[in-house]
Amino acid sequence: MTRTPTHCPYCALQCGQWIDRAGAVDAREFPTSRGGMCQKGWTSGRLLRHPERLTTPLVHGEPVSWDAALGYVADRLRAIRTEHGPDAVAVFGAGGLTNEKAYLLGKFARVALGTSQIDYNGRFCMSSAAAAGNRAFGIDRGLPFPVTDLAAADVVLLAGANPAETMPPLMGHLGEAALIVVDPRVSATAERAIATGGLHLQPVPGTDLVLALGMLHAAVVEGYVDTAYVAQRTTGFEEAWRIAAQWWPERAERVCGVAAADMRAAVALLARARNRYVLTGRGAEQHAHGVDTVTAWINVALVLGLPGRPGSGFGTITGQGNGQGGREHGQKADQLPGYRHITDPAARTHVASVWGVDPDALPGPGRSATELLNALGRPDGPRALLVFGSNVLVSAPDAGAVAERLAALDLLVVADVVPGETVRAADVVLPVAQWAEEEGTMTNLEGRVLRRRRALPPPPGVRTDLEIVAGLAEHLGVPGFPAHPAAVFEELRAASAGGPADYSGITYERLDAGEALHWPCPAEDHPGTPRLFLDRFAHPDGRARFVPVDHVAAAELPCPDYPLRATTGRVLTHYQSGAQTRRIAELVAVVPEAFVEVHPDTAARSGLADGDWARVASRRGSVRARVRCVPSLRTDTVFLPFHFGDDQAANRVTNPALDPVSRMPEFKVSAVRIEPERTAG
Ligand SMILES: Nc1nc2c(c(=O)[nH]1)N[C@H]1C(S)=C(S)[C@@H](COP(=O)(O)OP(=O)(O)OC[C@H]3O[C@@H](n4cnc5c(=O)[nH]c(N)nc54)[C@H](O)[C@@H]3O)O[C@H]1N2
Ligand SMILES: Nc1nc2c(c(=O)[nH]1)N[C@H]1C(S)=C(S)[C@@H](COP(=O)(O)OP(=O)(O)OC[C@H]3O[C@@H](n4cnc5c(=O)[nH]c(N)nc54)[C@H](O)[C@@H]3O)O[C@H]1N2
Ligand code: SF4
Ligand SMILES: [Mo]
Repeated sequence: MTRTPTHCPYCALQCGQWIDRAGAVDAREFPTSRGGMCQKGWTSGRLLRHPERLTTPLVHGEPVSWDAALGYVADRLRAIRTEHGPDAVAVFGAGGLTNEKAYLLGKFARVALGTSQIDYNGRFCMSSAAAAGNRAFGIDRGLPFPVTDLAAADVVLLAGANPAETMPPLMGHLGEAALIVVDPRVSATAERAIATGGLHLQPVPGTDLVLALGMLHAAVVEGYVDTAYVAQRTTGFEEAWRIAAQWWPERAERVCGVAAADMRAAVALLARARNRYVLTGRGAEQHAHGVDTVTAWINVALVLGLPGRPGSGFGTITGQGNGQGGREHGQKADQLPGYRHITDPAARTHVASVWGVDPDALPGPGRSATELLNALGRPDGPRALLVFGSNVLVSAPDAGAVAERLAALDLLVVADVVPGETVRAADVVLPVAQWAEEEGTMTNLEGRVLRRRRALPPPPGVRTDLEIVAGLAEHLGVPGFPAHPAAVFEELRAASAGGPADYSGITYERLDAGEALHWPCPAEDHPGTPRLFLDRFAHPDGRARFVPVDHVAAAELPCPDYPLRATTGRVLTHYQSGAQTRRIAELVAVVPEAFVEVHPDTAARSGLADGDWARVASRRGSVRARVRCVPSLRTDTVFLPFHFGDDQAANRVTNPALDPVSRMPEFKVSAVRIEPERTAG
């Protein structure tokens, strides 16, 4: 049977896939995945003809025609806008959407709806790393080098990343490298570090910044500073050092709980190796001071001279399938395509000319994701919300409050493939095509643009996201919204031209011919940019910035009523809100329900034993989860996966405290207590 080459729908590694016309999935040779996939990729095809697949538009639960559904939505949006103004309509996008969709959604919001109120779930994911990267390097590309470069690494420090579960094929690239894993838990990745003679540093959740300051101190005091690099390629070392000088390892140890000797050992391991990398994940980033925390890790990398040096580097492991491209083309509240800033007059003029509108007609910046959700249905907030590709009732912080806000809307429209929690709360449900049924492009974790290809048609009655957006624009009477991905990509190329994320030299033809094109790629004869920073950083003076950062405690600290720190994260077999993977029997069989990792002593003190149902409660709400006693966990910390819904949703307890720069919520620290669950499981 003919097979189509495409990529896994889930994470940013975008493993190579073959899909045949019956929807059967096979692994395909591709540099990032080297012929491998994880269990999620192997089982992804099960969702294509799943019995719960959405196939008909629904208005208040009633099946209707597309014309009726889109007509109804357009009429309601028009009425809401007339009564309350354009900002009464909001759009919520996602880093799983193709570049074409992210671009068209941003244009749809600004041009067809005239609203400033658009943001996306990448605010929960990459925003702190992005802001720190922009600040230090002048540009935000998660990995400024191809994943395959990691194969030559001697030492890799992973701060709050657990790729053994979140990107299993990536582990293959780490080959012989000694790993330094920073994680409050002995994660699967930490186990590998321990087994292969590396180091596991086990900080109190939310204290990475101090750990990094202690390591910077050790690097300076023990003479590991790459002075020539710092002098020639950076600015700001003195200011950063003024703060780090106060965080000698023994003092840092008192805050972060990592032994000073381990900090020194980690620095020595990194400093003495030839090829070395510092990489961050969500564990270091999803904090109310995540931007400064990533900055602190960048400062460690800069002092050792890693960024922009062949064979070494600093990077952030992007999460969602199009987490990189999704943050470049304008579905972000403050952004226009090509990673342009919406307040920049030159950017507005350029993009408005591509869109054929007056620059003054473009709205300004809107609210960030958490602030947008919190404003819904309030007197000055949006009254209608269109959601594409996010299950906010499970994945946004303080999920109980989000449910109240969604209920306060006049209109909730959700485009999705399956009836997840947010779909079930919607007034209008629009069934969309899945990855194997559509064309487009995705930008993977290394900034490489990939083709997503259609292997089989969607079920009858199902439309693509692009067709829905274009259809809504048509019903609103606004011209200029193509539904065909190739046509949308042509517009995106023009809109991104000259911006930091310049795609203007990338074409479907070049991608289909197999060219490996990493942005920026400003001309059709430009080879793309697999490695950034080799000669210069993206700031006007070509230098990287040390930014001075200091310790700030987590927004919520343990207290007598809530004596433990809860952190959250992922397991191998579930993806994000679980809307997709909780519908695949083989994956559910591995992890069927929410669990909470607890140290056995902590469990015993709370009257709990392994396998019991527990209730984990914070000031905001509580979650039901099965106890897993884990002797290697810190006694002051519990861990919950966030993949489950309803009363098993970890986000019922999480804190919506936001980073002041990135507006990233603090998913990784909330104060909780744990007690036996009284109601039956
Ligand atoms: N299986 C699976 N894979 C995925 C996803 C998925 O849902 N499931 N999602 C994809 C997406 S969108 C993303 S963003 C990535 C995320 O990939 P990762 O960043 O690897 O995932 P997390 O599990 O959120 O966090 C990583 C680790 O951070 C640790 N951690 C918690 N608090 C702290 C802290 O304060 N400091 C430090 N240093 N570590 C801490 C957790 O214990 C956890 O082991 O995964 C991608 N891949
Ligand atoms: N407590 C806690 N919460 C977290 C995190 C954490 O570590 N801890 N991590 C955060 C992070 S990093 C992320 S990325 C978010 C992710 O969380 P969400 O934003 O909820 O992401 P998904 O579960 O991937 O939601 C995708 C939804 O879109 C649907 N979908 C899939 N493909 C398409 C498509 O092409 N078009 C449309 N219209 N729909 C589609 C899926 O069926 C699903 O319902 O969660 C965040 N929430
Ligand atoms: S989920 Fe990520 S690691 Fe797993 S197969 Fe898909 S792209 Fe690869
Ligand atoms: Mo993410």
